[in-house]
Amino acid sequence: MIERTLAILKPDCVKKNLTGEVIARIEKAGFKILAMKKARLSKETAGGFYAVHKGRPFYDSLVEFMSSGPCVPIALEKENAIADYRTLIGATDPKDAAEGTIRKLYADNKGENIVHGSDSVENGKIEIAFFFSNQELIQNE
Ligand code: 3AN
Repeated sequence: MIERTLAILKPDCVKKNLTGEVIARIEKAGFKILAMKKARLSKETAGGFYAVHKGRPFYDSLVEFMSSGPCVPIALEKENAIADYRTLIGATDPKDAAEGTIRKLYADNKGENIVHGSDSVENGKIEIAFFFSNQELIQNE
């Protein structure tokens, strides 16, 4: 099934000047970019995006980190996009991530882990809509 996922190149990715390298890996893995932008999230916006994690011990630091600098949200499309993107980025904690995955290669720790990815088709839709209007999602012809 053709699916969509929301990637976010997190503030650590931007600070380390790794956006080009990470996007190259995403494209080489066969994902099509439907929309992309650089954004500076306020604490409120970051908190809204991660609302499902509200109450978890890492929520405040996650919101702090995600609003600490610009990030790059990207709407992606591919056959089996949700699972394939999560395989590409690796486990949440880079210590547990498989060799060759984006997080294993570039991430420092569980909190600052370079990229976000949607965890289901349903959340992919919700998360893409959080950052992009339908008009901004450009189909590949
Ligand atoms: P993933 O990004 O792999 O889907 P989630 O959805 O469980 O992971 O967590 C969302 C984000 O919250 C992660 N990308 C990570 O930055 C942060 N996070 C998750 N678990 C922890 C933790 N135990 N300690 C610190 N940060 C965490």
